[in-house]
Amino acid sequence: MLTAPATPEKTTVLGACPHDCPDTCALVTTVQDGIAVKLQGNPNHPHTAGVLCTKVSRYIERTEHAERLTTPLRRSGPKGSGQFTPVTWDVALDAIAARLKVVKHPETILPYSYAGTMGLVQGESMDRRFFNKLGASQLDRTICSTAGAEALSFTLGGKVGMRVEFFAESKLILIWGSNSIGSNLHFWRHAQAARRNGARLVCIDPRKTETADKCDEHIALLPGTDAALALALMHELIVHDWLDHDYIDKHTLGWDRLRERALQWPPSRAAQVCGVPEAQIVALAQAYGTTLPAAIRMNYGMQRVRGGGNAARAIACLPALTGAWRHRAGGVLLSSSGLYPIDRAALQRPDLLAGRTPRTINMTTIGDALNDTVRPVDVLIVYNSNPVAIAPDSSKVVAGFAREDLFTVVMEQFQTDTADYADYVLPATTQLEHWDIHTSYGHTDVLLNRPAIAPRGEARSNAWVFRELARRMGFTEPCFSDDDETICRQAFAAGVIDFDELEAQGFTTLRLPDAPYAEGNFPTPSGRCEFFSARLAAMGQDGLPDHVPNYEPAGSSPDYPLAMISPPARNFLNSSFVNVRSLRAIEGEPLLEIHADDAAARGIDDGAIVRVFNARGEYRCRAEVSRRARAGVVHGLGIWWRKLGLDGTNVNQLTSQRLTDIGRGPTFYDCLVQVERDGGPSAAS
Ligand SMILES: Nc1nc2c(c(=O)[nH]1)N[C@H]1C(S)=C(S)[C@@H](COP(=O)(O)OP(=O)(O)OC[C@H]3O[C@@H](n4cnc5c(=O)[nH]c(N)nc54)[C@H](O)[C@@H]3O)O[C@H]1N2
Ligand SMILES: Nc1nc2c(c(=O)[nH]1)N[C@H]1C(S)=C(S)[C@@H](COP(=O)(O)OP(=O)(O)OC[C@H]3O[C@@H](n4cnc5c(=O)[nH]c(N)nc54)[C@H](O)[C@@H]3O)O[C@H]1N2
Ligand code: SF4
Ligand SMILES: [Mo]
Repeated sequence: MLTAPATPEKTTVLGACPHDCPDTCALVTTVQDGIAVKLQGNPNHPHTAGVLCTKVSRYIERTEHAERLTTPLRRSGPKGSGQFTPVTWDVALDAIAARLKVVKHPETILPYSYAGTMGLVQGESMDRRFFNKLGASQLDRTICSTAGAEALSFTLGGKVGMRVEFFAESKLILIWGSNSIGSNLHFWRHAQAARRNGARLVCIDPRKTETADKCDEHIALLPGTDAALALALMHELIVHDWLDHDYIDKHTLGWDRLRERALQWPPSRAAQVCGVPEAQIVALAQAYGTTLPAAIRMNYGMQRVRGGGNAARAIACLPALTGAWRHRAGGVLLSSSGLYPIDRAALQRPDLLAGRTPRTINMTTIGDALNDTVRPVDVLIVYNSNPVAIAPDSSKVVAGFAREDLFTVVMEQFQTDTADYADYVLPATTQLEHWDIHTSYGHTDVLLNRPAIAPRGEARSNAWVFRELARRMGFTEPCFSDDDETICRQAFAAGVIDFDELEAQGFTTLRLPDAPYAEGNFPTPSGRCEFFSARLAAMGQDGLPDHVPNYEPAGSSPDYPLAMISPPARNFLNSSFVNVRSLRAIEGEPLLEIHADDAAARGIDDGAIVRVFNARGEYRCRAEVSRRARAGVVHGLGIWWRKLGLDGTNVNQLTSQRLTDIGRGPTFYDCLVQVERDGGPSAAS
């Protein structure tokens, strides 16, 4: 008689997508025999609706990748050579602790981390406690969103806005500086639902993205000209009196002054600056002024230029002018993260600084910081980020990382460009292997992530590493013994969220009003939408939003006549997933999209290898003559691993370390270049 083989039991484990994406999806992992066999979106979570993006549906491939780091490594060759020898955890951690103990001053130690995981446990708790106790330099985490975020805070009072689900009820949606289909897929579902109900969708983006293709209209403005467009819209709202005077009187501040400013921006002037037809601006203003409810989905793509803060402020003023906030399907959303009452003091323990006020280093200018000989960084501990690939002005960044006297620790899942420069590489767990708790910047739920499988090899969670280092440093505060699950419970004060519900279903929803600013009540000092910001004026800045031209405006330089933007590739998440073969196969290779006229003027055929260069550096890649590019603007889609690029570089070889007007943020999309045909193979594809 044949006996059926015992079928090992399948279990499902609830989790959360850890990536830096507004959607923060709920995950369900199916585990059999200790192996993750399936990963799906949680169908019970309304925002996820059972759907994951292509990238994260390959998360098991990423977790089980043959090149996962599985043991600690010690450098055995020159810096950057990527030569390492495996060592035990004890050897690695003892050596790192020994180095930390002999620093001349704790400020010479710098943590460098961003949102490789957005989890509060693995991203902003035990690590922060550890560095606070040390008194290490503080990191100003500006690399993505601070221009827009601080602009929003000056205007609306915080990273607050519409509830994303109500976009489905809007009648006009402006998708402003965002490729929703690529980077905010679950918002796009709501936009489509709105469209089925008759809404008009307008995409405002220099690039004709896949989102622009699917909208009713595309306004292909030049990079860094969004404030001019927003001011011209205000101009039209004023001259046609498409204003909600009652809302303006009761719930805004500085109307007279803003009115005067906006009247300086007739559509003809904005059309010149933005490089778009005047009629398009006039029509957009009419639609925005006469359609209720109208909603704006801004994203961070429009604030990576010199005037990014002012632009975000100008746009954030619009819904108060028309009273769009009165309706739950009206207003603006850039980020919802300010709506969460996270107990950061409990997670990060700033009290461990014990009165010390260490210097702050801006992560955007890490290139300059690592080359500063007056106030040097001697020890660098990198986790949840890949700065050698993603920070601007790579030649400076690489020179800094290559310093023989810099002691660098990189905690990573993979041997990234940054890990190549480490003295010690520590293998990190993935989201399937550790605990975490997540908020979102695109919806308003809290998610819990339970480990589904055991860590690969000797990989350990970030929190584990910092606990172990704390022990070796002799830190005895009880908070250094909190385990990862305990930290999940510390993220919110008692009673703020329903933790039982969170445990049972993997997510729980914040209790929030449907239309939070229908009656004003903005979290600004005045309680009003602050067109004029006394706080900005007190800092010596313009109290009103204005158009602040790019450092490198399109058309301003005969040597570098093309504006280059470098938005994300759809199948990568910043530099994550670039090493996942099935996704890289979709993206192909690093590309520069260029308009047919700009290509023809340079004798560049589709598929030719081109040299893209400016005073900061040069980068070679394949050109794609593309209908997605407007004349005068090229797109270097990011963010490739340098070592996979033609000359071991990527687009950040060309970007600058100059900062935004508000928020000290990067200006990745404020970058002039020249492009020329390279001697290399042409039209090979
Ligand atoms: N697939 C995918 N999803 C992602 C990411 C990714 O790398 N890949 N990145 C994640 C991260 S880190 C973030 S911060 C979020 C948000 O990420 P965002 O950076 O907002 O990403 P996108 O939605 O691609 O929006 C950028 C869009 O802005 C456009 N743009 C560039 N310059 C300007 C300008 O001056 N004005 C205007 N109006 N538009 C401009 C670009 O062409 C691009 O289409 O997305 C996240 N989601
Ligand atoms: N030219 C150009 N440059 C850009 C941008 C652009 O649009 N154009 N976008 C910018 C933006 S918006 C952002 S947000 C930044 C993003 O830059 P980064 O924050 O550096 O993001 P990633 O490149 O995804 O790198 C995250 C790394 O964290 C690792 N990681 C993930 N989870 C864990 C974990 O649990 N533990 C540890 N130790 N490591 C983990 C991943 O393996 C990955 O290598 O890039 C910026 N750079
Ligand atoms: S990257 Fe974004 S869309 Fe993709 S699974 Fe994660 S949260 Fe969802
Ligand atoms: Mo970002």
